[in-house]
Amino acid sequence: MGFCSRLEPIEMPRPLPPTTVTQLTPDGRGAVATLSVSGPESLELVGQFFVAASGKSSRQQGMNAISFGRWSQPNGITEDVVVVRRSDDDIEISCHGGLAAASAIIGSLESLGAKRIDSTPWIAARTYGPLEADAWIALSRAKTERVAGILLDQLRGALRRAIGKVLSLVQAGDLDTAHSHLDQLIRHGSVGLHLTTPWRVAIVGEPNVGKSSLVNRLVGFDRSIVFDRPGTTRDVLTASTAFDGWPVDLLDTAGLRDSEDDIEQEGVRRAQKARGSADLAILVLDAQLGPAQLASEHARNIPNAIIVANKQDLASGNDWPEHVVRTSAMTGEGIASLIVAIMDRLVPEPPRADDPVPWTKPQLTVLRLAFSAVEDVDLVRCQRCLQDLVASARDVSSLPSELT
Ligand SMILES: Nc1nc2c(ncn2[C@@H]2O[C@H](COP(=O)(O)OP(=O)(O)O)[C@@H](O)[C@H]2O)c(=O)[nH]1
Ligand SMILES: [Mg+2]
Repeated sequence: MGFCSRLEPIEMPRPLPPTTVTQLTPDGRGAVATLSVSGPESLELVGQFFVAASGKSSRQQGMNAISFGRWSQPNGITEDVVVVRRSDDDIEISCHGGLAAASAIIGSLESLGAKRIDSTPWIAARTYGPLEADAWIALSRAKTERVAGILLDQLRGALRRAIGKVLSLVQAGDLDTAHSHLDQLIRHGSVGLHLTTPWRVAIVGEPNVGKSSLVNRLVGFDRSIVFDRPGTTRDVLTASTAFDGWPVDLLDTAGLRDSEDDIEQEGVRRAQKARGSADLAILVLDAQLGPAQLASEHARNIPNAIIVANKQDLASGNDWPEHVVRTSAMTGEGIASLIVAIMDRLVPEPPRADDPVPWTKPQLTVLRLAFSAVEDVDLVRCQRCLQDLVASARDVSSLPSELT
């Protein structure tokens, strides 16, 4: 019975890695949710549910061609989807935003054995290093095109190259230039942090001067409460908007007036707190009451505020100093100048295309440490900080071609 020993070793088929499904867009935001199905069997699996409007099968679909159709589940429920075949092993599915459609699609793929994975490892496997992976995640949440453009530059390596440049300057002993490059990076960082967290601008002033009306004008639609009686805004209302592509939250606060009324006092307290946490305050005055208000306690208490004289349509001939922005929330006069004044304060030095911009607190902390190390002429410490920041980059050849 020696036949067992005579068996040739047979070539076992290697088990295929499982097909994975990953949601690339954040939960619950945006009109569209995007999923990625990866793995050698992804085409098979998607083909079980996807019915293209064109009638073509998934295999017939050209690479990177966009295919509309329906995702048809065994329970009879269908979803509108757009399917793009990115490679033999990578299929992108876009469906309605929110949770329901994406969950249904993920569920149907899971029922055939696909494994759901978090987007972090998915992104890590497709980006050059941790800096770029962070940029990708931030990019998926970008609220404006301008923000997306800056993050895309970082995804393409702007920050990594800038840090590499500083490292080579340090190695060459050119500390002055390294110092000024780091200084510039840190200054861009103060803008970068707000790519993912909007600037906060508090609108403050006496009741009835037109704060809520100004917020509505600035945002472009009616959002905060405007009421013809002093003291209406008790809560601090936040209106999210963007000026020139920069994300800004406007905080509409209660009046600054001292009040006997408990509820109104609470509003005033909240207003003060909002002002304290804001990046910039706008003090609104009633133009009808004239420039004498500039000497008021409020005006003196908020020394860095942009001062606005509102209700210009009702006031004429008042001599306001140059730095006061004149507006009418009623007619829209001066609103454009107010936006310019706000952005001059918040982003005095906007980064240009391809500029390196750090955008997270840890990045900025490390850059500051490197900066102080250069000042201390501690080159070893400086290099260690910067190398940590760009550490564990994969081989350049793994960079997706569209990013190089
Ligand atoms: N004519 C005129 N009325 C304004 C202007 N801005 C606000 N108002 C009116 O002033 C009143 C108080 O405005 P509101 O925005 O509620 O003031 P707030 O208490 O500072 O928030 C409302 O009747 C507004 O319609 C303006 O620029 N011109
Ligand atoms: Mg108000």
